[in-house]
Amino acid sequence: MNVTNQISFEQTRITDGFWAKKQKLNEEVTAKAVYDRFSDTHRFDALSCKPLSEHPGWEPHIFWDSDIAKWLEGVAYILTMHENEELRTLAEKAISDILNAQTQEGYFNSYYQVKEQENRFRIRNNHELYCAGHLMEAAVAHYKATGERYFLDAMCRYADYIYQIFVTEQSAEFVTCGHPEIELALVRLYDATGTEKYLELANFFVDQRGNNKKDAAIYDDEPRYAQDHLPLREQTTAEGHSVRAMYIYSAMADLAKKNADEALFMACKKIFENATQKRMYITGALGSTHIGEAFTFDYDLPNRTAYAETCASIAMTFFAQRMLALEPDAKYSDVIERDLYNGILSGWSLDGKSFFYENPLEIDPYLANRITATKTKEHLPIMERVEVFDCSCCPPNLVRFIASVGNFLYSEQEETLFVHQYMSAETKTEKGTIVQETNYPNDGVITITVPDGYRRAAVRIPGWCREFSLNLPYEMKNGYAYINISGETQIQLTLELEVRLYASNLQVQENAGKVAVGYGPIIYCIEEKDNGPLLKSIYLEKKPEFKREYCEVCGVQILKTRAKRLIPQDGLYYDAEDAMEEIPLTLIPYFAFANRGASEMIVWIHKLM
Ligand code: FUB
Ligand code: ZN
Repeated sequence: MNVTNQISFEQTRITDGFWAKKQKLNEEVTAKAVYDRFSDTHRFDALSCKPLSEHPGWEPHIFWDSDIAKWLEGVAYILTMHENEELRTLAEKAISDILNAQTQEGYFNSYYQVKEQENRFRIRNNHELYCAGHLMEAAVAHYKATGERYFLDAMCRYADYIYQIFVTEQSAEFVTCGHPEIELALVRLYDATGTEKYLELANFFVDQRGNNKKDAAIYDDEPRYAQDHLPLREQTTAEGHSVRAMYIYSAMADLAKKNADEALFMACKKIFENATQKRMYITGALGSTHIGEAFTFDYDLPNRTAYAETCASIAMTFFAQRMLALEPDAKYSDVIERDLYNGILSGWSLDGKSFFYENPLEIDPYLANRITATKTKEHLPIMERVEVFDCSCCPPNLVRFIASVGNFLYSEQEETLFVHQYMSAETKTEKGTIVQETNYPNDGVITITVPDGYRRAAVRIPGWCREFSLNLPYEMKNGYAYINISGETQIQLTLELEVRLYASNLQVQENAGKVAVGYGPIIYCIEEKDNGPLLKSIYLEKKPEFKREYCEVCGVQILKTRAKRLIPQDGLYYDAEDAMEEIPLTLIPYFAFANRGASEMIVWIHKLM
């Protein structure tokens, strides 16, 4: 292990460019849009835990509290940056409802308190500790944003109660929650309060998962679903429900650092390697099947039926970031960037109001409509984003993620500053202010002013970048260019952006003979809206030449080239001929697909060889 410490987003202001616009959209549109949809669906009403007789027509759901908690966390992050009276008032009302309904013992769960008092801590897959964990994260965020302790103290009482039930009395009917989350939340609660008991409880849950006789499999008799098939330290592959997996791996990485636990670190490394080298989509997305919303097996990455949940990509950045804190290696920050610009952003409409939960890499509306009409074949993801889902975990996850994206920029180790991501920002540290100026990802020119006090800077050279230049001498190590500095120093880094064509391992059979197109960190797709239907009949040229055009709505460049298309023939089968026509082809960023109505879309495109 070679640990570094993350510089928190709280110290950073994103000043300009792509991410400043995204944060503005998040604050001005998305946070309120999610609030409105959660209000319409009674998620906020549920917090006061009124008896069912007082609200005929709706009932609370087992994980509504987690939806609210993620929203509260996101609002706290927005408020950390600057005042927003409307969001603050809405958040305070929700917090006061939670505090008023919290029981004497410290328990709070709007489903159980109303629907199943007698079944508290009896049903492993009912998300009680998952909701509690999200509430703890929200409380930590609220405390840090406001300096006020009431929400934090309330959630500490809840954590104390959970400790009493799960550790002291061992009176719950399960040992670990079916949906991990509380583990990483307890580490954050420990960091915010210094209370050892919370760290002990996090360790307890991590040590016990897959390692006790009380916890039964909760889905299809398959212990992998909740990462229960082996003690976590012995696991080597990314398994089961992909969001659950990434949350527990994040907690493992946290605890590896806190406890200097090499065994846990080694397990995390193996799992990360397997997830990213054999089970991750080129967009950074995770989860190859809707059955259990899960990983399947190596190289199984179907495009049309990809589950690829937005939350899983978000959770992957949490895991990768924690791995980065254990060893500064660009393989972690590259994955964060891949998810940032692709698998996460695709979950969010360009107008900020609607969301994808599943993010497929291929859409065929004609096929999908026929499958739905005839009730044949497989489950297919929806083709257009919606404002709220019954299971609406992804929208508030995006709110908190975008508001705290500054977390990914820097970390430090004594006098070394690590620069992981590129966005215009000002960051206040004890050593002075770091200023980063760039138009990235629209160009690769990056200026970083490092204050006096740092003696070394390590800047990431992204995996997609084949050529770069630096204004100072450097040495490469694990994807970072290490530069010795003295006094305030301006680092000028130029990353050569170019269009790159990526192939897949041949074991990803459905991608054989096809390429995905990338420009900088962004993966592109083609849509019917620009290129007409039957996208699989399109072939990129042997050596395609691309022109770039800035797209105001996307905030990045779109690509244009000329390609070949098979000319359709009559009949089901016919003599194969070279019947192709030349066509203009427009590629848009994958994250921008389905913003103009349902449309055929593919990421993996045939190419003439
Ligand atoms: O179960 C709670 C959340 O809803 C999960 O994290 C998501 O995958 C979705 O199932
Ligand atoms: Zn989700």
